[in-house]
Amino acid sequence: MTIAEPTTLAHPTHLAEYGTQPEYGTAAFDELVDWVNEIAALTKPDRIHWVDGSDSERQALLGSMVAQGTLIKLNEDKRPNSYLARSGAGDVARLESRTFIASEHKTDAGPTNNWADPAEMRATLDGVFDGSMRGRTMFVVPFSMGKVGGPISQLGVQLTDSPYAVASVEVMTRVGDEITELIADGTPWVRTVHSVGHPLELGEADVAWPSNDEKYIVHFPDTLEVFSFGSGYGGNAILAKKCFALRIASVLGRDQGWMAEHMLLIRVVSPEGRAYHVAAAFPSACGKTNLAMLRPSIRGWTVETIGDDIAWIRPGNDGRLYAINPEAGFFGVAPGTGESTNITAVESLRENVIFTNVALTDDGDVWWEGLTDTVPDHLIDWQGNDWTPDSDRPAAHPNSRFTVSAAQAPSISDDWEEAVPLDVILFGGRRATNVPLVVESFDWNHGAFMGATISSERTAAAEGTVGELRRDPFAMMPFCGYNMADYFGHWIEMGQSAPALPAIYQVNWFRKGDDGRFLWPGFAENSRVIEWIVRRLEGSADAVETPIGRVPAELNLDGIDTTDADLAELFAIDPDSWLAETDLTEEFFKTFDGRVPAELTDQLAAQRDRLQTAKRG
Ligand code: OXD
Ligand code: MN
Repeated sequence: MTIAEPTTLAHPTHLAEYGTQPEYGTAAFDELVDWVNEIAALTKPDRIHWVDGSDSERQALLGSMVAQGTLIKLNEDKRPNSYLARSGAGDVARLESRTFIASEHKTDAGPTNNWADPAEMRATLDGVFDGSMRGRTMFVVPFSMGKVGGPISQLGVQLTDSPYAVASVEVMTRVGDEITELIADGTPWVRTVHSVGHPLELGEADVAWPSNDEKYIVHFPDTLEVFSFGSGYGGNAILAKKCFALRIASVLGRDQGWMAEHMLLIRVVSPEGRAYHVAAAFPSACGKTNLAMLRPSIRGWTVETIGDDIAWIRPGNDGRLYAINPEAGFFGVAPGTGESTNITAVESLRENVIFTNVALTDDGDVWWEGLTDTVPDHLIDWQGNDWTPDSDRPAAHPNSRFTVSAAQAPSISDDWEEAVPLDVILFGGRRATNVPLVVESFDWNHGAFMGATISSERTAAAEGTVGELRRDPFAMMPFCGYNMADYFGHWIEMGQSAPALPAIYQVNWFRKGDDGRFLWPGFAENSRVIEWIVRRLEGSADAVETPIGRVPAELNLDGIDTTDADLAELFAIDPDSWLAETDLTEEFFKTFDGRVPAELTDQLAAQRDRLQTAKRG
């Protein structure tokens, strides 16, 4: 089967040397070609380009974006093979208000998602996608989440008219002909379609960052499809990431007995050389990349990076849960990533990086708030305007990002693409009050209760008021592809599927004192919390029972000056405030119309009893 001859290119580049359709001659491959043709018939691109994932093709793609003005090539001596993109003020973050779950039944999306009737949504999408790629190239990007052919891996194809999305997906996943080959052999794959929604009339000049004011990020969980329209940014455009690896994959996990989680993944090695694997869920822009690349301040401990954002978890034959990082790159938040806070990330970014919405230095390099302690005298800000330290706005957008291959991190594990047995799961959030530095759960169901009841202050990763407290169960609030209460139930069930379960802890690096100061230094010092957790697993550290879980009897504080008063505040558990949280949790659970599993409502009742006893006593 072949596709229709493309009409002439409106914007020819040497990229045109690549991109011919491969031939496999199998029914499974014909199905892929039929779908590509069907979407092309709807979106009407000038040309279809099959991405082969080769280096030469990538260089041509990047070159075409420089010629187009989408990318600025950075100083080759300072930042080899690296680029800066500026997205413009209207397209800077994930759009939760425009993200939809179009499941057949509304209850399957649940109260925490925007539901859309699938038939109505398809009609709407047919309208907006009609001719949306006119004047552009539609790229066919076959990708694998997880190593190609791996036992926990999944395949997908993204159709997109954004070369920036192609270049990003190439970093964030494994892209290339070997994936098309697996598809042609009959391996299942997920369909994802993306258009920036900015068609070009013949002769019309393109803009550096095409997008559309109208935006849709739509998931069809029953047919495993994603359609994203109008945005070129991050999770709205790199569909393998949040749309597939979390929203669609969470549905696959529910149906097939595994888990897709918003978790970083690390290997912690103790001074005795024992390795432990830790997965940690934190809401967006709460320091996941920092923890993933932690350089412990305590002697003898090392942390190796496996993933910084997503983990797929499956029960193994030995009764343990095994995890992979399905991604191949980091799409990290730049501000706050600095020489003093995450030197490993800074070292990972020396070359081969696509930066988006950071500031440009006068010598053609990049800068963002927190990168260095000294602030440059002059910059071009993320919107292309002159900037000096006196400017009353940030030089880099708070959600500016770097896109870089995971393999490039100095801390990456040698075997980072393999599945690892999980020893520990952490749940965290950004909480100025109430939540202690670390709390150990009593058991899996209590840990699931901790995960289900996490709230966090909003960050700039999505639209909304920064700082506002919101529920973010399992850090999955924006990423769960089905009813969150059923997802809670899936967690409870997973706890019954594997006899050797990881231990679950809640952490909070962000607690502040009455005077507004952070009570804990964070960053490298978080290794002290990990040390205590590992020693708990090994049975050599003590804990004190509280109504909300167990806290350290003692923490290794050698070499840091934390005052006793700060420590007391850091671990303070005020029964009244916690009882108030319990009431809010009850309200939250009620929004699910009785679907929250009894195991979690039992946990809530037990916690309330313990708090009331503590209050009386
Ligand atoms: C991310 C996010 O980009 O969570 O990882 O927003
Ligand atoms: Mn994330």
